Amino acid sequence: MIKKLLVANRGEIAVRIIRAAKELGIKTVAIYSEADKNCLHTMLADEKICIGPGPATESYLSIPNVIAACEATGADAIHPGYGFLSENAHFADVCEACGITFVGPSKDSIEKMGDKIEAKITAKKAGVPVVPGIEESISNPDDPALIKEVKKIGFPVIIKAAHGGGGKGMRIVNSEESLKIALLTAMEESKKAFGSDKIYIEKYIEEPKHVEIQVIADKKGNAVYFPERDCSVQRRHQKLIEESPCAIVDEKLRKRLGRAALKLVEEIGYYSAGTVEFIMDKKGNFYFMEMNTRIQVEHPVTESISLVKGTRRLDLIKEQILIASGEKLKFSSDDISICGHAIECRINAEDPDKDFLPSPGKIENVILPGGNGVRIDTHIYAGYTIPSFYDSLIAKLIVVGSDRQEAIKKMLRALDEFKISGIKTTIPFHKRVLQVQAFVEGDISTNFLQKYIYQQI
Ligand code: MV4
Repeated sequence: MIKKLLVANRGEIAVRIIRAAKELGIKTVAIYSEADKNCLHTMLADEKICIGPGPATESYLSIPNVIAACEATGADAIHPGYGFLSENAHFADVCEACGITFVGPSKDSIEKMGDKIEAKITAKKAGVPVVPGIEESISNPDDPALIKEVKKIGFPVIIKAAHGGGGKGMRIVNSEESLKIALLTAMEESKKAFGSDKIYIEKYIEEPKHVEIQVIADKKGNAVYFPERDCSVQRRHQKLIEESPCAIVDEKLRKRLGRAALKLVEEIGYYSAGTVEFIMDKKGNFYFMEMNTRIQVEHPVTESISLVKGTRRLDLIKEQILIASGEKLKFSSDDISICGHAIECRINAEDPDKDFLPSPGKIENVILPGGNGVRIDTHIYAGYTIPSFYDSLIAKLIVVGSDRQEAIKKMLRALDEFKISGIKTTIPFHKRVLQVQAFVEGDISTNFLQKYIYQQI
């Protein structure tokens, strides 16, 4: 069993991980940058150690600094959280080479799923539905055979960067005439952003839903899937609201999604927590998009609605730590049932009236909502100053109700109670979205904000 866990992250997720470790009787080490001296995670951990200046490249992203902190404190494991080094295969490799347990998947799994073309080929091989397309890296945009193949797929098509992920560097192409330029610019952009011009093409699915399946798997070959999350409400590929279950998925479709996710898990011998992303069209056809080989921001919505063997609650971070320690999973997918409906709003320090411009600064005062079915994962407190170096997520507000309508009402009530002074936040924006009729009716796709919010401005 892990004895001392170094949390290689900051903000709400560092706090979340420290809490889980404490409950498991594991000692904790917080790392922090010079800009994070007053961060909550440094106060909650048993020990803390500064690992460098504010810019993440010189602190949270510096592998030598993180490993040195581990050795200086005698931690025997590292939890990377999300972002930063969480999906860095080399880092996972270095940890294991230094005899430090990496609380995450194997280096090979991270590598394989990090290349979106390889991930897609692997999914297809495992029998997971994929979008029709060309699963080869494109080198010559002028190749007549390529143009012929694209015409066979039929426009519109979407160009994606093999090393992009999260929607970065994507391009929708509506006609043959615009194909060549789109390919060339996509390659150029991808090279600049990800250091690789590897791109691929697939049929563009119009107004899809983004649904994803949380999985956990142990190191002995046992895997479990959980009910789907709907993360369709996004802005520039940043999720704003997530919920579970998805309003339009029935028990039969849920099983098919879950089994598809587990096929991929089994194909690559994946272990730890992970998420298999799908897009779904209006008819309920679903297609593999990518796999995230980390714990995600939205994991609490799954925890809030999942019951294990009818009585046990789920803690995905604890499961992740136990799996990393070599323990066997104690339940199967058939042991999971859904209790209620959960929604999460990501509260960012951003000004929704100024195109979501980051709004760092001092939180003068804060009043957190509470009550039955309300959970807040946050690191903020009155007097805390949000630095400008990092992500603008300052709180996750998660509610669980008996059904979706109750959850929406509860979320509106909680958002109303939530008071933050000194900075701008996305709270007013969330209130607005939750009152749009299409949202209330569950009619949400990835085009939701474009369709219902921006047109009103
Ligand atoms: C797509 C798609 C439609 N058709 N693929 C975005 C993030 C990444 N995980 C995959 N994404 C998409 N892939 C096909 N074949 C739509 C999205 C998509 C999206 C596309 C353009 C603008 C905003 C979007 C938001 C979510 C998903």
